Amino acid sequence: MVRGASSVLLKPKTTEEVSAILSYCNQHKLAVCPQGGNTGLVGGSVPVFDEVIISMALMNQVESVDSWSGVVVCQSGCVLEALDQHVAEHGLMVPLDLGAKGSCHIGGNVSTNAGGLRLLRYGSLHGSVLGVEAVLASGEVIDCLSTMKKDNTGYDLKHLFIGSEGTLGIVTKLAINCPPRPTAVNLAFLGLQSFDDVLQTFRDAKSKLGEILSSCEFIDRSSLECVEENLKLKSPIEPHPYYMLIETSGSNGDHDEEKLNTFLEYVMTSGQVTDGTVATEPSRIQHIWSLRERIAESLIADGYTYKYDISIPLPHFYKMVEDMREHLGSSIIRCCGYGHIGDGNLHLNITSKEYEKEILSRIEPTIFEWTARVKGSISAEHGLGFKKRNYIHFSKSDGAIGLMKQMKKIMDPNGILNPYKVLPDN
Ligand code: 2HG
Ligand code: ZN
Repeated sequence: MVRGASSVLLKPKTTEEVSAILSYCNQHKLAVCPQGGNTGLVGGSVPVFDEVIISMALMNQVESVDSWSGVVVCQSGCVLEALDQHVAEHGLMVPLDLGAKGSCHIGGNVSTNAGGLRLLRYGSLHGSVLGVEAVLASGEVIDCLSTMKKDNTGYDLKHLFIGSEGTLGIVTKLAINCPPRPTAVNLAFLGLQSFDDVLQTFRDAKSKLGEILSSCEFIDRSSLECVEENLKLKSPIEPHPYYMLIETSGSNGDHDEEKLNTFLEYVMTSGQVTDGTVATEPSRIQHIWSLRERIAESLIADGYTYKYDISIPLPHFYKMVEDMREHLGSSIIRCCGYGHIGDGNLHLNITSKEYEKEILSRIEPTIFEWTARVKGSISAEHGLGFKKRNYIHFSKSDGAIGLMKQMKKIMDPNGILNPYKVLPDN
C-alpha cells in the first residue's frame, strides 16, 4: 500500500555525518525520510515520493553500559535484539520487546514510541528513555543525552523526539534505563469461554501476581486459527473462543511458581479459565510466544490485511471486534482481535483476498468514529505515519494539532523531515 520512488539512500556512521547530510538537504530544500529497520505498520519509514532515505543501519554501536545504574548509551541503529543481547552480558534487559525485535532498530522504536509485549510491566519509552541526541533539520545537533534518572532542568525536550516519527529531528543516540534481567520466567497459555472471563482473569492476575506479572496478552480464536492454518504452528490446548498469555518474571523461581500456581488454581476453580498450560523451559516459552508474536505475519497469507491498532477502555475491548465482524459480514475472510489487553490495546485485523476499496470504505471512518465515541485512541502504539495521519482529529483536539504544527514549523521550517507523515493535510 505504501511505496516510494527514491533514487538515493545514504548510510551515515556518525552523528556528524547525519548533521552534514541534513544541513545540505535543508539548504537545498531536499526532503528526507529517516529509516530504521523499516518494520513499522503505518508507512512512517517509507518514502512517499523521491525523498532521500537516511538509513541508520550503520549507526549500530553501543557506547557504554553502566552496570551500577543499568543505563546503556548507544547509537540509534542498533537492532533491538542485538542490543538486548549486549546488555544481557551485564545482567540487564532492554525494557522493550516486540515481534520485530530481530530487525527493528532501537532508534525507530523510540521515534515511533513502540509499546510491545511488556509495557504493562516496564512502562512506555517516555519513561525508560533517559536521554536523546538528535539532529534537527538545520543540521544542528541537540544534546539531551542525559544518563541521569532524575534531571528536572527546564523543558524535557527529549520527549519531542519520542514518538514524533522523525518529523522533528533524527534520533542519533539514546540513553536507556535497563532493568535487571529476570532469572525466573514462566508463561501460562490459557483458554477461556467468555470475554468477561478474560477481563476477570486480567484483574485477578494483577492482584494475585502483583510485581511478578510481566505481560498479559490476548488472542481470539480467529487469530489463533490464522497462525495454526497459515504458519502451521500448534496450539498447546484445545480450541477456545479466547486465549490469554500471562507471563511472570522475577528473581526467585520457587516464589514465582508458588504465586503463579495459587493464581491458576483460583481462576480454574472459579471456572473463568477452562484449560491451560504453563511453560518454564526457554524453548517451550518461545514456542508459546511465537503463537502470539507471529499473528501479524500469519495474516499476510490470507491476502490483504486492513490493520488497526486501537486503545479502548476494557469493557468495550472485544465489542469492537464483534461489531466490525457483524458489520462486514461475508465480504471478508477474517476479522480478528488480539493484542496487549493489559494496556487496553487491541490489534484489530481484517483480511480479504485482495485489497478492495469497497471494504475499506465500510471499515473507515466507522472504526475511528467508534473509537472516538468510547474515548479511545486511533493509534495505540504504531503511530500515525503516512496511513493514519489524516485521522488524528479522532484522538486529538484542534488546539493540540495546531500546537503540533507550530512546533513542526519551529524545528523544521522547510518541512524536509519525513514529509506527509504524522501531521494531517488539514
Ligand atoms: C503486535 O503486537 C504488533 O503483534 C503488530 O504490534 C500488530 O500487526 C498487528 O496488528
Ligand atoms: Zn502490538
